[in-house]
Formats: sequence, C-alpha cells, structure tokens
Amino acid sequence: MTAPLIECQNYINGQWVAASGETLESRNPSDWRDVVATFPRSSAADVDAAVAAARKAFKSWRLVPAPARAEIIYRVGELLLQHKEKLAQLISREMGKPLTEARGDVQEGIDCALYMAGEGRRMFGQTTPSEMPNKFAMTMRIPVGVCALITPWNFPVAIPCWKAFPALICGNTVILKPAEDTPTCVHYLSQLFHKAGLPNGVVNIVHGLGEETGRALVEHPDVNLVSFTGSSETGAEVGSVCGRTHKRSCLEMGGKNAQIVMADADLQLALDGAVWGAFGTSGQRCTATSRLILHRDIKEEFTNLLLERVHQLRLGLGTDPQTEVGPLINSAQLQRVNHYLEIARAEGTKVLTGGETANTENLAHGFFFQPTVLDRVTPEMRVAKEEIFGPVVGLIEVDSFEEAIAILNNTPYGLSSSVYTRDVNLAFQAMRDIEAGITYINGPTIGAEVHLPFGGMKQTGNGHREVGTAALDVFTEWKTVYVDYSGSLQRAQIDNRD
Ligand code: UN1
Repeated sequence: MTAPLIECQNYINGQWVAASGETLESRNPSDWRDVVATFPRSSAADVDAAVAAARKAFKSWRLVPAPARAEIIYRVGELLLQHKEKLAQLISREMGKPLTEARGDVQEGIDCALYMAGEGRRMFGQTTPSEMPNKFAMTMRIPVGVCALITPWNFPVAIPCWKAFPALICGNTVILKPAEDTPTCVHYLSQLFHKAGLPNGVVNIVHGLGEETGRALVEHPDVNLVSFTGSSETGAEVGSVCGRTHKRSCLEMGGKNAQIVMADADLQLALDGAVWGAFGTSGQRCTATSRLILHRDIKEEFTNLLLERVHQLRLGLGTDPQTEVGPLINSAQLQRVNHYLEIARAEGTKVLTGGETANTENLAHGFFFQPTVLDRVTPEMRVAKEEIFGPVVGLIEVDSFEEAIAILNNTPYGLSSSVYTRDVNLAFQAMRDIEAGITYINGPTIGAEVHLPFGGMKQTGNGHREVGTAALDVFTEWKTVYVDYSGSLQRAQIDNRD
C-alpha cells in the first residue's frame, strides 16, 4: 500500500501544532504493515495549552447567539457531506469497518450537525406563573464551560460529532481526545471545523494515550465536564476522578445486548436483524447483539437458517467493497475475543461456527476473527454476561416470554435490546419490563438515530443520555430566573399565605 503517511497534529487555539515530544503510529487493522498516520503522544503541558485556549474562547463563544452558533455547525454538516466519501475511505482504512458502514458513520455525523443546528433556534426553557402577583418565573439553559470529550475508535467520526455538536450549540468550548487507534479521522474533522469558521479555541484536539493524555484532561482543574464513551473499566476510572474533582460527567460504557425471538415472530425478519446486529461492525458496537434468546419452538429452525447466513458472510479488508465483516481493531482486541472463546469452551458452550482467528492468505496481516455462533449458552455463564466486543453471538433457549425477559435483564448492563414478535401485547410488556435504555420492536439492537436519546441503564452509563434533546441536559446548567415587577418585597411562602 502506497498511500502517503498522514501527520496528525494537535489542534489548539485554531492552529495545528507539531508534536513537541514523541510521536506514535496508527495502523490499518486489515493490514498492519500499512501505517496510516503518526500522531503526537501529548503531554500534560499540551493538555494545559488546549484547556487554556478553550477557557479563553469560552468567554466570547458563550455570548454568540445560539442561532449564529448553529450556522457554523450547519456548515460543518455541509462540509461533512462534501467530504463524506474521502472520510469514509479513511475510516475504513484506519478502523477497518466496511465502506458502506463507514459512510453510515459519516452520515450519523451529518445528521447530528443538522439536528443540533436546528436546536440553536429552539433551546427552549420554560415559563410559569409565580406564586405571587406581578412576578414571573422562567428557566433558561446556561453552558457548562470547558468540556473534555473522550471518544472511542468504533465510530471515529459519528461519536466525536455527537458529543461536539450539542456541546457547541449550547455555548461550551471543547477539547476532543480521540482514541489512539483512530486519530486520523478526528484530525480530518479538525480541518472541517476550521474551514467552517469556528472561532479559535472553541474546538481543540489533543492526541495521545488514554492513560496519559486522557488522564491529564480528566484531572485538569479547569475542565468542567467530561463526556466519555469507552470501556466500563476506563469509565469507572473517569467517573471516580470526576467525582473526586467535582466535575460533571456523562459516561457511556458497555453493553450485553440481546435479541429475543418469540415463536410467532417473522423468522426471516428476525434473522436479518440478528445477522446485522451481531456481525455488523464485527460486533464492535456497544449496541451489538451478543445474545440471541430463542423460543424453544423455533430454536432449531432459526439456528439452521442463521448458520446458513453466517457461512455466507464475506470477511475481508475494510476497504474492499465486497466486504461485509471487517477486522477487529487491534491485536489486543483479537486476543480478548480469543480469550472469550477459551472461556466459552471451558463453560461448556458448543461452537457451531467460527471460533478462531481468520488467517487465510489475504487476511494474514490483519486482526480478523471468524463470525462465531455459540450454542448451549446458559444465563449464568460469563459469555452470557460480559461484553466481548467481537463477532460472537450466543444462543440461549427459553420456554416463555417471561423467562426471555428475565434472561435479557440478567446482566450488569442495560443499553440496547430487541424483541421480535407479532403479538402486540408482548411488545408492550417488553417496552415496559426490559431494563435497557433502548428497546427495538421487530428491529435489530443496532442503528440508533441521532434525534432520539441514546444511552443505557444500570452499569452502561451514569444516568445521562446523548444526542436528541437529552444531550442539551448534559451540556447545560438550568438557570431559574424570577422577575418581580411588583415594586415591593414579596416573601415567598410567607406573604402569599397570610
Ligand atoms: C456505539 O457503539 O458506541 O446505535 C454507538 C448504533 C449506532 C451507534 C453505536 N448508531 O448502533
């Protein structure tokens, strides 16, 4: 491969700054011989400079009217559309997802820009009568300040966008710290932010390692809010630092999502959903389907149909237009998935297909794992409860709807969920009883849309939701304002009760 090496730089106060120290490499997970880019291993001093720029820019950005902020975000959306194909190619090369999915990744960013630009002309507060005469009460949204946005590699464009756009529309300034596996996608974004005309310092980007650069950012005393998407282990660490240093945090962590297929379901539809939900993005989505909870009456038929479909999946290089399932992100992830297969075997599951690293000739230099189906999974097994983040789905057999819901809920996580049934009564019970932030009826567990709240219950998150209007609640403080135009002191709860 001969594509020129890209040199990612930190983007601070509207300028790209060459690395002052060591640089690191980002490689193509489909072929690790392909070095995509170098990026700075940023230090605490680099983080300091970015935070100082964001703090300075906050002074004026918070005063820019939200509809004017919206115009710039809209322009970023237009630029994303213009650059969609180039960015998608870059995502496929650096992250490994197939091109069709990479285009979807950029599209999610575009959708979020357009939605949040519209929010600039809403940003509604509430008005309400006061208890007292000639007095008026209302609420308004106030930006939080300087926000650190720490983003994962699995949606290297969409997630930075869905954190940055709501933060910016609300009047905050940001420092983005992209995952070290996909720095180039966010470096590219920095160019679009710049071109769209964002004032200097409103968006800053620091590259580097989570443990160093990420940590310095989360611990920085002048950061007001941390929005983090990533593993539960790192999220716990981020949450505890934020707790200790009294920062706001919005944490989006693991999932162990299940799809229930009842006996009355449209099996072909449920099958389409299962294959897409489990093997899309090679299972590397926090919304991925990693358990299929199948009613006894259709289990055998469904399993046979599923295996037929899985055997047809084309595993290949992210950038190859024929590819349906790409590689895992890096060797650590490949090791993790292999390790879970060892656990699965030791726990007594049966590997119906896959279960191994894929290393045929064209895949020998990438981190490929065969699409895998595990049978005889029971709810108490580790592979039924822990997030694997790979193309592995476990089959669990049940006798009733109640049992299916109980098993679906039997994990520490609660992000996405799905039920295939034609019975409207069961569908409504599922909506009520499933302990997850997202429930799909007759649709796969993946594919959330940006104008609706995204997030999870239980250990998936810390009670917040991203995108949709819910994101405004993360990135603003509510200010309550009372206006007394009576001209005299009115004492609440006292004079008006006399
Ligand atoms: C994630 O995996 O962190 O709902 C986000 C979906 C995508 C977003 C996934 N829109 O599958």
